[in-house]
Amino acid sequence: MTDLLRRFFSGDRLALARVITVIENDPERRETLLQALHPHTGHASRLGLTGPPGAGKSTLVDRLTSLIRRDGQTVGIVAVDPTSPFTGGALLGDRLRMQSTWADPGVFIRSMADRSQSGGLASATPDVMVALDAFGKDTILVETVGVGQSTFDIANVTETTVVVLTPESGDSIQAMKAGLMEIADLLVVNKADRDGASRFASELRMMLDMRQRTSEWLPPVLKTSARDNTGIDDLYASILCHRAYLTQSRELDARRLRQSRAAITRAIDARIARRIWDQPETRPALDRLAERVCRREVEPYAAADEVLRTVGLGN
Ligand SMILES: Nc1nc2c(ncn2[C@@H]2O[C@H](COP(=O)(O)OP(=O)(O)OP(=O)(O)O)[C@@H](O)[C@H]2O)c(=O)[nH]1
Ligand SMILES: [Mg+2]
Repeated sequence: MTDLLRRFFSGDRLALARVITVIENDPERRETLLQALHPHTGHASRLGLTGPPGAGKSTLVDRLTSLIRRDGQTVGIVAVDPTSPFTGGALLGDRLRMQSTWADPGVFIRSMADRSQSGGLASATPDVMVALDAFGKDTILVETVGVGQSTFDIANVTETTVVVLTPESGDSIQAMKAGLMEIADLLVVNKADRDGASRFASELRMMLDMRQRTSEWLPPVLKTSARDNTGIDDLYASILCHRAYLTQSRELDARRLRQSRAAITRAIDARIARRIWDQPETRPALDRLAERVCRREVEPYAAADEVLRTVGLGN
């Protein structure tokens, strides 16, 4: 075992931070590390919070973390910030909003910018969660902004997904209603200190009732004020209740199997992408074809086929 891994498994937080950095930035060493970590995973409970920008996800994560810590559990947090990819603003912002837990040695927080082209989770997030799990964190909290397509990813890496909305979400919910309702195990109307929270919560309940149920679990709609620290106990109780439901109904096994499948799919996609982009011929072919697409001589899909043919993958 390398010295880094030895320190990692002895519980050294600096080694954990280093391992995560390698996972995020070093494709060559990433896989060796993940191979070593994988047998040590599968113990953590994984909880996701998703919702529109500014809904109060980070503040809620902070409040929930305090409760989880009170239960004697250790916590790992991954916050994906889509807004400030280059400035480090993510780190400073979340440090402010998660101030009550930042200094706690039982809590490890990683903020990361969303550098991925699509999808709400930065592409390294699932692998960063592997590191937190292998390190021995009891609970892993993932925060991600959910809009449109991106919301679908989070349910593939967590057991329980909490969708966080606010009384003002009323309009925007129309646009992303279907997707968010699909993945929500729990719905939260945060900022319930503002007007309209109860009405919005009732509307959400009605929408849930009208939806065709695919499982025994009816997602509860809860009201919280992360700012005033109200409703958080109920939220935590509901999260534990959902976890118990998953275990009893055997849905936990089904979800984990689905997630393992998703993990392989991600790995295949990454492999194929790398195989294509690592070839020296790829980028010159891309440049050449871009001009022809621009001149309307070639259509982009046909151009893609041609690029793939140059690296032996075309049909
Ligand atoms: N009035 C009120 N304000 C809140 C509440 N919860 C959070 N806020 C405020 O809302 C703003 C956004 O809170 P965050 O916790 O950063 O929200 P977020 O969803 O993590 O935001 P992004 O990560 O940027 O999408 C902050 O100014 C919080 O202080 C609440 O319950 N009531
Ligand atoms: Mg946040």
